[in-house]
Amino acid sequence: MKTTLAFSAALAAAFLLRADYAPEKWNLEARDKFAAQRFGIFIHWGIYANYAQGEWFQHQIGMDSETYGRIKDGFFPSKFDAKEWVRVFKDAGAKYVTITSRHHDGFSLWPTKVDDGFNIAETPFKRDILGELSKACDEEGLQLNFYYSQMDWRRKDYPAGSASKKVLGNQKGDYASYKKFMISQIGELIDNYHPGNIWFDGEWDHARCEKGVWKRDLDWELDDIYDFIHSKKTLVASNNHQPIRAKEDIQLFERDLPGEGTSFSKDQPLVHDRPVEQCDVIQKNVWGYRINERSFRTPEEVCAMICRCAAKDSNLLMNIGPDGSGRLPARAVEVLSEVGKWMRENGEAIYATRGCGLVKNADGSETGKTKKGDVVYEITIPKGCKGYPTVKTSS
Ligand code: JFZ
Repeated sequence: MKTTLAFSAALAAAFLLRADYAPEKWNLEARDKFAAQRFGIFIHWGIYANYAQGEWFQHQIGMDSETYGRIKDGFFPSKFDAKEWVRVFKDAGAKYVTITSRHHDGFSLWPTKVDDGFNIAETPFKRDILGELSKACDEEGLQLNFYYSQMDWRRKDYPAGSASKKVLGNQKGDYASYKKFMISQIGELIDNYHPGNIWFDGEWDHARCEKGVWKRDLDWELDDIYDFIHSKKTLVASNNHQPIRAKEDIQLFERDLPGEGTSFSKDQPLVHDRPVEQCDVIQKNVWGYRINERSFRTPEEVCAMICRCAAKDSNLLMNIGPDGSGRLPARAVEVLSEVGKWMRENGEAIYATRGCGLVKNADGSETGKTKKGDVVYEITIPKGCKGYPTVKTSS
């Protein structure tokens, strides 16, 4: 009897812990608003654009951050025009923009007060890039969100993990100090620019999945960080490639259709009790600007991706890497402009719909279904994306 009581108390405690968190009303509304947007533009931009070799360049060649960081003294993107960027994104039919506020190299795109000067204010450019983008987004009614890297290839207090040790060595770090720094920065981002969500990336530096079992070598104390973000009425997402946690508001899939498990998301079951977002690249192999990466997707392919995601009840976050002068790659602008034409004709089948599934047909085409109220949209994606998707309506 005694054992049974103790056992049920333990069970209840465990259950309470799990049931402990319930999203508030503002949060549920913000999730719905996010899901209805369906199509966003991802921007990977930082001083790495000047090396023109993608955002992993420092790591690829194993450069220490002191040497790597010198390029900040030449960062002067004279062609950067936030209004022009936002015009291009809006014209493409995007409803939101997610930009790298700080990537793995540790460089901040806003004049943060809480670092040691590795930020935009300490470049010759000086201008507050996130501030300008936030203002332009507000004016055009686009939602701005911030990618934020948890992994850091520069700070002395960051505990080196499986990926970062190539540039940090076996640095022990001081997580309490690093966590305080992250929270201060995120506080600045939210207070100054009011993002819809903080989009984390890099937790995987300290986690791996072996035969279905997750092994973690750092406790990120995520509850504290997530609670802080929620206290400021901002959503949390994480590109951690792990099963979603209670306090994460959006389930992310990297370069993989939600639930397919074909690439990065193989250990990440689709839960779908919250909004879902797939991020992907317009230049097939890289996120940040790489001068010789010419493998742009066609407009037909991007439209097909939007449709597949919508049919899977997911958003698509399509990435572009601006160059060191602040320009969006010309081909990306052309592709987006064509996507925008298709979205103006067919957006009704995409925005604010719920996905009802995607099937592959015997002839190699795909059929996706979405729904809004009583209206069902049947979307056909031609084999090999040889043409644009077509939409049929029924009710
Ligand atoms: C991550 C970043 O490293 C990348 O630069 C980009 O920002 C993308 C959106 O997110 O990509 C990853 C994340 C994890 C792995 C690989 C790429 N991984 O665990 O192998």
